[in-house]
Amino acid sequence: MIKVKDAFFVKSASKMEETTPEGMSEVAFIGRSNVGKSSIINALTNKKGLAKSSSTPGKTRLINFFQIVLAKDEKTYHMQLVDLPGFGYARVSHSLKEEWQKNLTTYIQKRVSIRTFVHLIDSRHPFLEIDQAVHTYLQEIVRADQHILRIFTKLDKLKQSEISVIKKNYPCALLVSSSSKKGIDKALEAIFETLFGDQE
Ligand SMILES: Nc1nc2c(ncn2[C@@H]2O[C@H](COP(=O)(O)OP(=O)(O)OP(=O)(O)O)[C@@H](O)[C@H]2O)c(=O)[nH]1
Ligand SMILES: [Mg+2]
Repeated sequence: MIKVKDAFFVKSASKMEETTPEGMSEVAFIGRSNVGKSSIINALTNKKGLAKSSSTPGKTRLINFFQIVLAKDEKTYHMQLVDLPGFGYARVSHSLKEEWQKNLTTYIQKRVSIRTFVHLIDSRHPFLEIDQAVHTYLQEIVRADQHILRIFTKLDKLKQSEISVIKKNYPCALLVSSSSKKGIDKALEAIFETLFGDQE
């Protein structure tokens, strides 16, 4: 059983030069705008309002770093969760969008501390082209010391038959609901395993 002992905001960065120093193992949350990136960080840490979520897409506009202290079997572990701006958000100017995209891509590709990419997919739309493209992109850039986890969000919105379709097509997929907390413990365990599995 993993316990979250502490979770706090560290800083926001608009570009690579403003990020926290490299070192602590990092988990980057990637996905379309409104998929629930900020919400899952709050659910995983059990701290409402830690990451700012909103029903209006495009809420997260910076690279936000949160430090988490975990405890398992009387051992303590540290990690950073990174809330990123979503892609596919249209209501900003073209130049601003390009600027975001560039800073985001630089962070994703150059940041040494990233151990795990969590690719969040809205479980109501499990087969979008954009998500297939993101998955392919991550597979292309992933280093030997990194992992990719696919997590389907908003599970509470699904019928059992729709859940079965996802499980059939993505046998390794994790399904979560940040509102009901279903699947959250399992997701935390999966993230923990990718980061610290070899240190236990
Ligand atoms: N029903 C339900 N709603 C959710 C869930 N997770 C997030 N939401 C809602 O979806 C909306 C978007 O959530 P956010 O966490 O802000 O999404 P985001 O991916 O951070 O969005 P951006 O910052 O715009 O990229 C909010 O209204 C949340 O309350 C969930 O598991 N179930
Ligand atoms: Mg957000």
